[in-house]
Amino acid sequence: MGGMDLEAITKHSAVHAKPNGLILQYGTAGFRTKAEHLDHVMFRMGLLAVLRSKQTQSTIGVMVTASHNPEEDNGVKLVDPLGEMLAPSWEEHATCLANAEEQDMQSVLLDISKKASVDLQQDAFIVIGRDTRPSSEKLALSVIDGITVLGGQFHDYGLLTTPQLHYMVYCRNTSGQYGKATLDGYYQKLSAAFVELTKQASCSGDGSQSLRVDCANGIGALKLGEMERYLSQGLSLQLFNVGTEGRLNHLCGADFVKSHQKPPQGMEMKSNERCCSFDGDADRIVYYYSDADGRFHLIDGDKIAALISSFLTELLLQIGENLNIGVVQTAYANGSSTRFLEEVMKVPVYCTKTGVKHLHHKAQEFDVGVYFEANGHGTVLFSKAAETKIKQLAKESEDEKRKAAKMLENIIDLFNQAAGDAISDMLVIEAILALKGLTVQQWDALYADLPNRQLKVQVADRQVISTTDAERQAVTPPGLQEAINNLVKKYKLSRAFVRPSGTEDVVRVYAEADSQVIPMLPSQCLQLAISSYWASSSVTMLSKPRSGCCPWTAPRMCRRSPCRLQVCLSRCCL
Ligand code: 16G
Ligand code: MG
Repeated sequence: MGGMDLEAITKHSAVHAKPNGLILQYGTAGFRTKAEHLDHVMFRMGLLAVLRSKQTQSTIGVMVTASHNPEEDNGVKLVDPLGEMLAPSWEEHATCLANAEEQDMQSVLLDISKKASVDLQQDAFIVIGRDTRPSSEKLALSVIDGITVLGGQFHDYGLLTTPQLHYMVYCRNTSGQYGKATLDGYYQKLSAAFVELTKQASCSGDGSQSLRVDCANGIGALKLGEMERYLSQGLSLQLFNVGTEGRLNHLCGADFVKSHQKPPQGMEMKSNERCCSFDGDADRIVYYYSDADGRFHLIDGDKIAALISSFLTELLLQIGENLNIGVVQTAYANGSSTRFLEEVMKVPVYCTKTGVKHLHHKAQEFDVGVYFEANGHGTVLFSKAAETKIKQLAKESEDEKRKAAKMLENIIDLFNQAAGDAISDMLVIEAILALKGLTVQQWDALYADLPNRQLKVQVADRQVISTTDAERQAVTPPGLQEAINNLVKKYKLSRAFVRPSGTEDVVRVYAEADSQVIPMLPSQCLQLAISSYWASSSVTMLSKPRSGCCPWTAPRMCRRSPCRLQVCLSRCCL
């Protein structure tokens, strides 16, 4: 078949053989598992990227990373032409290709090409980036092997943060209009916008203090180090967990800080000083500080969205154009943040399913679409019409309007519009705090978070739980949602939901309430879910647990000591 040397593909594929019986799924953020199981997936994603590039006649990105997962894991995701996540229909192709047995590789490739109407005669160009995991370099070479055997051209950027790779793809497919597709181009664009934006900042607030950054022992340390030169005196950073000693994401990083609600190890915190944490591939950021009494205060993605939305709303009001703004959250957004945005800021708020691609998609509906997950993934998207209008006002309008429009113009450049980006978000936040003369405590005081808790439980089949209403309501097992509703209605401002994870074999439970019940509420919901899980006919083929064994799982999954389950209500695991 023209454009596909099937013999060569078969030969190379044998070198990247799939382990027997291994089935993986292209999940919320690509493939993720132990690095030693991923060689065949990398080779095959190289092949798939070539097909996607031919089909879209655009540059496609391949990022080798497992984000906040432990160092021994790795993963891969494809980046679509405008820097977005891979289209859902291609996620299915990715899963099919990754799981094909060796002898079926040719037919699966041909099948994808046919289904997706790929013109195999087209050229293909792929850009590759990778994080700092020890396994990433070799796995990136397997991607390259897949690309070249299908006749694709490529550029290997080597070490990049995930959002930097998204940026490169976006630049290349818009003929450089979005920026120069080099690291220098990225640093120049962001630093110029930051310096310009902060020119009018006063010295109030705590802008003169340096910002402490926990880099999760990951790529963020390297890239922030490179960027510091461009920022000159504009921002003083102190980097911690830079990868010289600790392990990636181990007891540090945004995921650790958010889920444990405590400071990372390896960071010296002084009271009332601004600190932030990146995750392992620098697409997430959370802020925090400890007060004079040593109490830890987390400022998560919700409060980041609140700060940014307040600032943008004010500027939009000043330019006086009818540009609409919307904030997109997930079910995990703290109820207080939603109330603050809707009732105090008077901004419309929307809820989508978990996963950046869902929020990103929704945010594209607005002139100014602010999206953040509570865990710190997020950015702001500006429509083409809004950008054009703002640029025009920045040139033509009278003084006050022009000033606001110029700020917005710089903000557009400072946000990474291809993907949430810890570096870019950090610069935006630092600029806003400086311009508004706000201390980290004043920012924190925008609203008080409702106490909340999360639990996760390993299960044999997480799909037994299905949801609707942006994952806020359980549809199956029957009766579960009703039981949860009956429970939470007893408490003020309380809310709880149960959903299957999109990335792990676990069911997650979230609960919040304005009272002391919060430590018990999630486990009570969990108990309800457990009862309905076992009552559900779809799991009768699993053996019921022995008495005293983990209630969610088949007995073989239970380990008495230490327990494999993170949370378990049964006696054996407590
Ligand atoms: C992935 C997602 C993130 C989501 C998290 C938890 C991206 C880039 N990342 O890290 O958005 O919050 O998974 O998902 O989309 P889960 O609760 O379904 O496991
Ligand atoms: Mg990440």
